[in-house]
Amino acid sequence: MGIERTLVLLKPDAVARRLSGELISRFEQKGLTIVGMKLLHVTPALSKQHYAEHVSKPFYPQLEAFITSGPVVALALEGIGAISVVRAMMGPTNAREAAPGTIRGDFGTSRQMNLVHGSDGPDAAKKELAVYFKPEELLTYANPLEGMLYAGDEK
Ligand code: IDP
Ligand code: MG
Repeated sequence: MGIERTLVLLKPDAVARRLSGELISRFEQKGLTIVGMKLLHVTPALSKQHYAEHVSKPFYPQLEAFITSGPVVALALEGIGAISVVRAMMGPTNAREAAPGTIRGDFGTSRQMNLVHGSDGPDAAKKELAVYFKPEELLTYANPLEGMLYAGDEK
């Protein structure tokens, strides 16, 4: 699995509900490293790029209206298996079906306003990180606690 980077968005509902800090804390507490972070408005063009696989679906217009309705926080997170670790922390798409303990399970009751986006695989992560961050906005830095996060044979 190795060290991975993944894109997380705190969606407009999370920012509007003042949950950004709470959700960033969860990722920090899990042991993931923030290597990129910004607040931005998703434009309709960016939405179509980001959600290309959903553009032709009936729910797309309301998804675009939602994701462009207010600022989002974009995070680039790093860690061993970061992509699947984040997806597990998020819970399934429909927050009503998400187990307590997951972000969607703890904070949401909607299928659409489900607080977070996380890349669903290595190809998506690479593509999405490039969409939201310029190369120089993604940092590489040593974590002085690294030895307390992973054993040497886990990477
Ligand atoms: P995911 O975010 O769990 O990967 P996807 O199926 O990729 O879920 O859908 C992307 C986003 O589109 C969801 O997070 C949710 O906000 C929205 N969405 C998904 N399915 C529906 C739907 O049936 N109705 C309305 N919005 C939906
Ligand atoms: Mg998805």
